[in-house]
Amino acid sequence: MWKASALGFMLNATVPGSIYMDLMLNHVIEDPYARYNDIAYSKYASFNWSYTRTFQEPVGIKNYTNVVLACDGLDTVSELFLNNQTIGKSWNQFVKYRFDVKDLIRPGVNVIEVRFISAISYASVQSVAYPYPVPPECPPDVQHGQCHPNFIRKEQASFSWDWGPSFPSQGIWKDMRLEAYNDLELTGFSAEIAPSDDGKEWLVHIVGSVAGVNSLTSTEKYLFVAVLEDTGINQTLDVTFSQGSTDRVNVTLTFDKQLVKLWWPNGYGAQPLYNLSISLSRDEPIWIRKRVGFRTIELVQEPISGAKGLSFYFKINGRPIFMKGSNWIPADSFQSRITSKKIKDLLNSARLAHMNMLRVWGGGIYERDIFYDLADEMGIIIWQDIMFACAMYPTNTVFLENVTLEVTQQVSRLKHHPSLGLWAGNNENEAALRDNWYNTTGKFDLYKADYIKLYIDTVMAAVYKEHPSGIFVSSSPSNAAQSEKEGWIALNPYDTRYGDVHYYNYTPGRYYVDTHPRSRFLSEYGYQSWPSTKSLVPLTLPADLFEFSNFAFYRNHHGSGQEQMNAQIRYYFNKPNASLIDPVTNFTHYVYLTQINQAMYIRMVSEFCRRSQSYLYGDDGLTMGALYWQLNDIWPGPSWSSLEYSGKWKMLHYYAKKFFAPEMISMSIEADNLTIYVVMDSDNGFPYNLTLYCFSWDSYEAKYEKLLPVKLKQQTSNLIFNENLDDFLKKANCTSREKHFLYAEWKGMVGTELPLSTYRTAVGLRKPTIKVLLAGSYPLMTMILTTDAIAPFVWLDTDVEGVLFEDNGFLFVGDTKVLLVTLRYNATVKASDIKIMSLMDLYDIYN
Ligand code: BMA
Repeated sequence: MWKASALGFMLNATVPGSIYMDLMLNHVIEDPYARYNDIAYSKYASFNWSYTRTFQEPVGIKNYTNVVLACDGLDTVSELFLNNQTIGKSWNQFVKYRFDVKDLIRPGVNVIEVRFISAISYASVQSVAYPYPVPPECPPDVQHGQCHPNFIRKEQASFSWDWGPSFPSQGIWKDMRLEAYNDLELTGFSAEIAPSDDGKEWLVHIVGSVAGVNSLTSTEKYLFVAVLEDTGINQTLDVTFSQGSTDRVNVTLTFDKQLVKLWWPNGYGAQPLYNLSISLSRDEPIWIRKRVGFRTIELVQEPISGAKGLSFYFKINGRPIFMKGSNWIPADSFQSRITSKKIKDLLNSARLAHMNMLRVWGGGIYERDIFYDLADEMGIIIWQDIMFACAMYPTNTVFLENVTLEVTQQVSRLKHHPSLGLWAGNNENEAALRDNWYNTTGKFDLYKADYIKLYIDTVMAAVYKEHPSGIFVSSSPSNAAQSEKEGWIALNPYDTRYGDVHYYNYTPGRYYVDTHPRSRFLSEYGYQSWPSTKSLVPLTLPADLFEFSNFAFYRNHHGSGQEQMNAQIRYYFNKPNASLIDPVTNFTHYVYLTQINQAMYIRMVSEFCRRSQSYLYGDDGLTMGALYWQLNDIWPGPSWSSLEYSGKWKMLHYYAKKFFAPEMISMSIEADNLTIYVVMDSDNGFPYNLTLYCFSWDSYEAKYEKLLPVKLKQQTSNLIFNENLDDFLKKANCTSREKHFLYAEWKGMVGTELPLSTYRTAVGLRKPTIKVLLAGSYPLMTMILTTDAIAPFVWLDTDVEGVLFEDNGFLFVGDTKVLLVTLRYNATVKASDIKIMSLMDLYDIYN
């Protein structure tokens, strides 16, 4: 049993774990996510915690020539002792350490101790000792965070972020064990998969790492075997080791491409995976395995005819693919309580929303193996940031060596995954320096030199050394090739004509986005919303659940976040008078409106990006990626996420499933024109006719109907309708923008609406009566909904866990809608378990 102690505390401790979880399990603290507990418990992060346990000398351990303490993850700065003797130190949360303990293990009881130094005091001491300030010194006050995370190689968001709390924890956050072996041990291997120069063969470069070479007393012969299971492909190699010889074994499997099947991203084909097994032996082989897949990936940056700038798109297996997806952050402040099931559930939600790319954002962690294994299975390409975000960083030798070790280990661990698509040096640090986010005026050259030392000379060098065929961009976002040309800090890192762009705009009234920059690839754009009332009730007092409460402002770590959401609500809806209803209902309405605004805005931007994929607009356009900010949450609180902390889908996630669908209709008002695009990712020709309707809000009889024959090119965006909006509305006899809205659908299939005014000014809406019938049973049910009036933003909700609706947050146009309901985890649900809300429910209360 582990014990954790500091300043009079003696806790039963858990490994893998963290001090906050130990404090909670020992009832010293309550739920760290409740109310203001992040601040209340910050003192525990300033103690230096010590983790200790005893163990009996393992039977027969003395017979082994090597005994190692393998530490898969220490958080973060610590000194380790065995029986009071130092065995080593740790400096980096993202590095695996192995310490030789052979001579220190004694008969009977042994004591192991890991003495951590508080991450906040370590970071602060480092920053004071550094010859010059490395900004930002501290996060904005609204984040209630700790200072100088950039001075410690630890999850940067653990010191607070604009969507998450400050819990700069300590502890043994990954597995720790004793390993004993004779002579040599194959400790792991890396595999790099790339096509041969002529493109006809696959080359699998395998590097096995061997421990124990330096304690050999004679020359030893071993057999190294590499097998790609179920393919007949294998290779053996005789290797000799002696003291001072290499501790690496290199083998390359070379074989005809026809012998394996291609791996494709989600929506483009299957994800066949193969076991690659390796052994190093003299007698009985012990195998270690990795699962691999075969695909080529290119980042195409080439001149565009008729426009300035360069393209920026991914080609997978030779096919240009529009990247649809989002950004991933740590799924909890306390990694040890994240289950594999939770990761699977979150990634599966991404897959169901037709995502084919997720960016693992640079302020979090390199995710655990299962994350990448699942991404392999689900066809989700990973844009992997190296863990640096929103700061300048120190560049002294010790720091850079620490980074080299980290990057080398992580790239070696992950590069074989077919899902691993691209490495990026950091999050936003090129833009931060160029645009002077941290007041670096007058010191540009100093920080630029540091930038190049860190991301180019150190990170990029380590990535390419370990993964020569990998793709690396220096920052997210960057102008990619153009940033390099401009000396790595481009004049305008947000140039729409190069690389990727992050873009946020919180001005009210952003549903229409024709003024939005049209970049080549939009890797971040987002809008906040609140998670469900249900997720907050256990963490709050009733008075907290009010949009103007101290708690609401405290929980929102994004400066002006509350004001922005509230202004957007006033612009589109008018929030009903809260004092007239009970607080929980009021807050639920508020959450609902924030989720509508988030879903609508992100829908509009995402559609805008997809529409732009085949067109140039001056030098802009040919957009080939849309990754909204952000997929998941670290705790229940207001954020940009489409999935709640629990994994529950916000309205945005249901919208993502539609706006990322392989075939999508998108209507928009561009300048004075009504435009309709059909975007086709799939190869299927779509022979359907599209119908365009004009409805009035007071009736579900269409006022006007027009059949639009669609001639589609595949894998493109197709502009199929482009007319002056006023002329069209006149023709359709729909001139009042308040009374009418437009709707387009493939007969009997998905439809999409275009409101012509705000909902605040819309005329004719009335409270509908929506009825629900459910048929069928686990795992798939059918829901039949009927309405007696048009209902915007129909929101189906239930307290039953594991229920997923085929569609949600939709505009109910006909009188009947049939939906599939998927049940997971053996859930059962009845019609009476379903709560239905639509927009007019908020207003009708007062009539
Ligand atoms: C970005 C991200 C995050 C941040 C988000 C929302 O630019 O990279 O740092 O959480 O915006 O502000």
